[in-house]
Amino acid sequence: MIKINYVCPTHNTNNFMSERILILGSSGQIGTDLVQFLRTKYGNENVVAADLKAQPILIGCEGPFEFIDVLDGQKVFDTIKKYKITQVYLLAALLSATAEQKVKSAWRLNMEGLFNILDIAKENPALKIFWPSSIAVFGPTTPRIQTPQYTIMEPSTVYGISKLAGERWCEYYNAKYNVDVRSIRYPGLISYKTDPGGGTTDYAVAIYHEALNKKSYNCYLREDTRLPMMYMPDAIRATTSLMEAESSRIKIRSAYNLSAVDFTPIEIASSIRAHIPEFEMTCVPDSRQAIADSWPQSIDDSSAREHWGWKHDYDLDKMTEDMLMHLKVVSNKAL
Ligand code: VAH
Repeated sequence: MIKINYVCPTHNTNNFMSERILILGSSGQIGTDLVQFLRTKYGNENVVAADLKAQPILIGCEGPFEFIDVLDGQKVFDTIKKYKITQVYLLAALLSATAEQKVKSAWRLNMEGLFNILDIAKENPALKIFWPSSIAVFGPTTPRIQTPQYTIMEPSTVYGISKLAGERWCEYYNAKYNVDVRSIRYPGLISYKTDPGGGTTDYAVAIYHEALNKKSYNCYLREDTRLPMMYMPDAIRATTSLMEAESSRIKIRSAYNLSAVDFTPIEIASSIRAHIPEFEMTCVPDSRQAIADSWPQSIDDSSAREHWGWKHDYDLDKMTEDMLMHLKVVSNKAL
């Protein structure tokens, strides 16, 4: 885990001060960015970070932190009461590649963690819940180009099966108990703030680190493997926009398709070479190729755009420029 010091913007938008937010899994890829974004917007003391692992140092965004295992439902409940929480982001999960190695642990964490939160929200209807789904809910029988919001869903990975089941339970708890749970089917996410964390799409994070450090990268996917991807600033904006939308605008309570860009290892390598001309990439597919081949190549996210105004900001080249600029600062290396 890279420990990076971030200096958060000093402005806080005080009119959000009534919200008190708990982020479970705050030290992970999404969590690290989300803590910083939400503390800047809602005030450091109004955003409680919680994880089993320590939080990266967030200079200017310091705030409450709790060591919590999301499988300890009582501890989660006590923390919600202690801080008078109004919103919970449940981000703790095992990702696709890791989940194939730890089948039962992944199912338990991804499902029991969700049930703990849904059952607390069932008894506390004022709570708003965010739970991340993934394009991994689609499988090899799903149409892979511009995959629609509603289509065949036969995931062939442990992670995808747990996310599909989770979507069904989110929709059930909303329909049956009026739980205000909201979800997004994230594509592969790319951030400079955390190390790759066991995801099949994480080659698209590692390639930037290796390009800067070694000027070369050995990719574990075939060079023409096209996957839907998104830069973390877009993902954070989409997540908080969904959580801030009026409940009446949320027409889909399983999970929204969400998209920004899709690219192949060849294309991201070419984007990097515009900044590091000598960069070289080799491709030696491993077991993760079968996971990637079961997923969509591109996503139709028109429902998210219509229902709550989603629009992505970063294309591949804009992401590459920003990633390399920030990684250069972090590792004090000249390009
Ligand atoms: C993974 N980054 O690779 C996650 C994501 C669509 C992929 O859910 O497992």
